[in-house]
Amino acid sequence: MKPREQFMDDAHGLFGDAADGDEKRDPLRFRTIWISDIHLGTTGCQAERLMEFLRATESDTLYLVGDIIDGWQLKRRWYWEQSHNNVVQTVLKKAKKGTNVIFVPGNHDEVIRQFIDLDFGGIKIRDELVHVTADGRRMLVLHGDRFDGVIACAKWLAYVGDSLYTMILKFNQWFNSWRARAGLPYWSLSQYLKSKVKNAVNYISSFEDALADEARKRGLDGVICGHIHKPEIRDIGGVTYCNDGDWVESLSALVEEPSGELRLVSWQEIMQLKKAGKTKAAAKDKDLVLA
Ligand SMILES: [Mn+2]
Repeated sequence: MKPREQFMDDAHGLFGDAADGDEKRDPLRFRTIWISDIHLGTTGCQAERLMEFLRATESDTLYLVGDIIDGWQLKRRWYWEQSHNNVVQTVLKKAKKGTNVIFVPGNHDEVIRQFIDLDFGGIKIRDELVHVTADGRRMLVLHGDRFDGVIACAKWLAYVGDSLYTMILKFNQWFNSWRARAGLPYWSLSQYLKSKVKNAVNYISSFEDALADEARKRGLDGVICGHIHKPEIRDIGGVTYCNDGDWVESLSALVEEPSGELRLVSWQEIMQLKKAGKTKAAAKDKDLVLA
């Protein structure tokens, strides 16, 4: 035993390595978790925060809804951090421990599309599928790039857009390190641009409408996708449109509660819930002692 070090560990925030043991004891449980657009292999990927999310949560089923590994970027320039390995290993470990892991490839990891319908290391690779929620709703799960007008029409244009996007992300990182030094909170430039530029808004809403239409055509209750890096959950003409967001900017996931309720969670919220859960558990113990 090293009591002093133990004390130091406890004193160091809740989410460092010291919290590992606690996280193993009581992770936040969901029926299902959907994450996508992780873009492992790019500098923009926030793998450390994703690791914190993966460690803090558990689910019966985990969907990886595409653009998990960014083959487009890796082809141009090899970039792979230890944290990117950790994400892969953590997901494999979850599969081994009994989580039903389903990988639906996207356009950035389209090389994996040749393995559709195969299983690797307990991970099922599927093109698209229907998820049935605990309350019986049938949801189409797919990445969504097929419904992206730009990508469907001209692949080279998508590549140009991708480079521009990478540049914007780089600027965003530089700008935010400057903001951090100035004591200002994190601010997402491309989120701001997406919300301000009218074309981007039109582009996003036409994508959302196209996916909702597809679910409606197939007689399903909704759709769950990724691709446009915009977390969303809303009704579009009687169909539930869900987008789980991304791990480059919005750091978000879609979760299903045991009741079947679907909701979006952010990395920040999960970290806060984890903290609150601990406090609640501690309070409960105290009540028991008092009783
Ligand atoms: Mn995509």
